[in-house]
Amino acid sequence: MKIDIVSVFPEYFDVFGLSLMGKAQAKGLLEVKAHNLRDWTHDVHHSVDDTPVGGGAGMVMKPEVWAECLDELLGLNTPDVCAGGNGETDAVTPQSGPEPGWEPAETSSSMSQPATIPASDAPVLIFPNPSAPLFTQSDATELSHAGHLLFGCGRYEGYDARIPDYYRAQGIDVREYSIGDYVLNGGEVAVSVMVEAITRLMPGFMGNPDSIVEESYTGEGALLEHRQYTKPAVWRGLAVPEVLLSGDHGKVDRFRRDEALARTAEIRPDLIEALDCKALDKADRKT
Ligand code: 6GU
Repeated sequence: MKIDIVSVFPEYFDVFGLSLMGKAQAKGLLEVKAHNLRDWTHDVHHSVDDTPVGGGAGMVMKPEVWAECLDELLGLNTPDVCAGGNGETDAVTPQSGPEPGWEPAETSSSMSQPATIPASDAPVLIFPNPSAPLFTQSDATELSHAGHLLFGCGRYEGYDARIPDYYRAQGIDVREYSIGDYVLNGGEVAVSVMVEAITRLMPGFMGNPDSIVEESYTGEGALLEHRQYTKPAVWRGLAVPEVLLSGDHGKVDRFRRDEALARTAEIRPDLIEALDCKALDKADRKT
């Protein structure tokens, strides 16, 4: 998988060289590149934002700089009609979506990629946005199969709404996601969260893929996970639940499942409401 991230603070993403993400990159499973949006500016101040049309506080990220950057990273040709910097441009005619096996035009002759990174997949363009639908585990699962993800990090009061509109009209798969009901200073941390949630689900990323199957938020009957313990059996007077030491796998499974149900009902009743009844067994119903 190839991941491009555009930001005015690309250093935020230096941490992706660490831990499992670093290992996945060393293995050639993943290629993450952070780009500085200001590299696509032409003015002396490298400005990327402007005041909001209609008034209001703060600044909004300008579409022209973003478009030059995204056109290049998506391998699209910049249309002449959008060349003007004064906003007096022609309307864009929507085109049909990319063919299966769509391949971006090469932006430089030296652009070769390791064979492990699928280059033929159509890219997915993702904008973090606190006013967008919530990013969930099922979005992460779906995106873990993509060949190319391109994230655009907004700052200030956000980005001009025509940026995602324009790329959607070009037939690009464009997503906007929030990561939770709180406000961050910019999209960088939200993108870090999404990239980690997505990449860990890629085949071959995890040493032990079983650890993904049993997790919270995974599958039809998504519940919060049961609590975990390690040795010693008694620590500072606190004992591990006895059933976990019994060696009876049936009883251990039942105990964990009951705990997952009880904790979910208490902490996240919305997840119980959303449960598919078919995901519950007879013993579950008693819990
Ligand atoms: Cl995606 N961006 C920002 N700036 N704040 C957020 C968010 C995103 N998701 C939750 N809060």
